[in-house]
Amino acid sequence: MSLRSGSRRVCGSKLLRPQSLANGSSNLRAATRWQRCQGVATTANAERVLFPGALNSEFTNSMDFLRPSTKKAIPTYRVMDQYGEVLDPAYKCDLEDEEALKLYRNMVCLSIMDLLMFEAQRQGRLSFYMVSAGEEGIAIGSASALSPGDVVFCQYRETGVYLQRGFTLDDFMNQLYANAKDHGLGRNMPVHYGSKELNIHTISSTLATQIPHAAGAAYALKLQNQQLPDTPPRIAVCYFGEGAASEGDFHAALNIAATRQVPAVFICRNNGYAISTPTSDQYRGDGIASRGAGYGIDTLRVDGNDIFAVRRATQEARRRALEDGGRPVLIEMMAYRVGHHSTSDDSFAYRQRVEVEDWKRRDNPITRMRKWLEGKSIWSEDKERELRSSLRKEILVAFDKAEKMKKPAISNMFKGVYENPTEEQKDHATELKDILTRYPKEYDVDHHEGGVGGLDELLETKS
Ligand SMILES: Cc1ncc(C[n+]2csc(CCOP(=O)(O)OP(=O)(O)O)c2C)c(N)n1
Ligand SMILES: [Mg+2]
Repeated sequence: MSLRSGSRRVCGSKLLRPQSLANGSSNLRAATRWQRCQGVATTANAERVLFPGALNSEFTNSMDFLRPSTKKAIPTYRVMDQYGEVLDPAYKCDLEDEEALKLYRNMVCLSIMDLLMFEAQRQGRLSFYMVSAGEEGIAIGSASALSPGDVVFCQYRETGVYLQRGFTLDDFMNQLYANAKDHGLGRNMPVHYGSKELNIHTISSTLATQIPHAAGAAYALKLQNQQLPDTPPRIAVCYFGEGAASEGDFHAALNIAATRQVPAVFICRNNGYAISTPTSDQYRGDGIASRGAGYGIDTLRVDGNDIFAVRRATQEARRRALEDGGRPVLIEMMAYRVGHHSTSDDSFAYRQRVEVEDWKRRDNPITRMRKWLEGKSIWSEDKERELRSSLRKEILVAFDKAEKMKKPAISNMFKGVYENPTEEQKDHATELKDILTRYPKEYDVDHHEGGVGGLDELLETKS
C-alpha cells in the first residue's frame, strides 16, 4: 500500500470536508474521526493552513527560506543621544527635577561604590566584588519604573536595582562583609544580596535559574491579581545577562511564560560578554530580542546608555504585562561591560584595552544624563564635585562600620533548615566545638558573635 493511500485511509479525505459532517447516517463516527484529523488543512483551495502548529500561515508557491542574515536588525529604541539631547519630539520627561536628580545621584553612588569596593578587594579587605560600570542606567532606570510590590529576580550585576528600591549603603556593606547584620547571615558570597522587605529574591550564582523562578512567580501573581481585585496588581521582573540567555532555563522560562500568559517583564542586559566569551561566539541570531518574537512575546530593544529610554520602555512593558490578565514582555537592554567580569577576572587577557577605552569615551549612561541635567541648567561642575565627595564619605562610613562589626554566631551554620536542630546536627556541633576549643590558634573564631560559646545556645536547644 502506498503511503498516500495509507494516509488517506487514516484521515479519510471525505472527513476533511466540513460539509460531510453536516448530515448523513455516519455523522457521529465521522465527527470522531474528524476531531482526530483536525490538524490537516480543510480543502484543496484553502488559502491558509489549518495545521494546529502554525495558525494563520498562508499557502505559497514560492520556496523562500527565511534568511535572518538578510533582514534588517531589530532597531534600538532611544530617547536622547549621547550628548543628552532629546531626539524624540513626543517625549515628555515625566519626572520632577528632584526625581531626575535622585536617579542621577543613585547612578553616581553606584559607580563610586563600585570603585571603592573593587579597590577594597584588591587590598584584601573583601573576598570578591562585581562592578556595574556601563550598566548603571539599565538597573536604576528600569527599577525606577517598577512598583514596590513587584517581585524582582536579579542575576548579580544589578546592584543599582537594589539601590533604587531602597537597599541602604549599610545593607550593601553588611552583606559584603558577611557580618551579623547581613540578611543572609554570612552564608552567601559577596554581592549575592537579597531583601524580603524590598521584594527582591536572593541572587543565585547558578546562571539563569532565576528566569524560570520568575515565570513561576508571575503565574502565582496572575492568580493573586485575579483573586485580589482591590489590591494593586503586581508583576514579576527578571534580570539576566545575554550569556545566561544561552542556558536552557531561559528558553523554558520564556516559553512557559508565553503559553501561560503571565505578567512578567524579562530584562536582558546585553553587555557584549559572558566573562571572556564575546557575543559573536554566543549566538548567530539578532541578539536576544529576536528570540522574544520566536516565543510570541512582545519585545523591544533599548539603548541601555539612555536612562530615559530604559525607564520609558520598562513603564510600557509593565503596563503591557498587566493587560488582559497578564502577558510576558521581553526587553533587551544594550550596553557594553566596561569593567572586568568580577574581581577574579582580568579582561585584558581576552579583549583589547583600546576597545574598552573607546567605549568609555564613546558613550556612558552617567555622562549622558549629566549632559541632560546641565542642558536643563539644574546641574553644574560644583554640584558634581560636592555630590561625589559626599557620596564617597557616606560609603566609607558604612564600609568602616560594617568592617568592624562581628560576624554572625557560628551556630547559624546549622540553622534555617530544620525548626529545631536534629540529633545529628548537635553531634556535628559538639565535634566542632571540641575542635575549635582544642586548636584555638588554628581556628580563631573570636570575631564571630559569642566566639566558640556561640554554639552553646544551639547545643542547649531541644531536638
Ligand atoms: C550554570 C552556570 N554556568 C556557568 C557559570 C559561570 N559563569 C558565571 S557568570 C558567567 C557569564 C554570564 O554572562 P552574562 O549572563 O552575559 O552576564 P554578565 O556577566 O555579562 O553580566 C558564567 C559563564 C555559572 N555561574 N553558572
Ligand atoms: Mg553579558
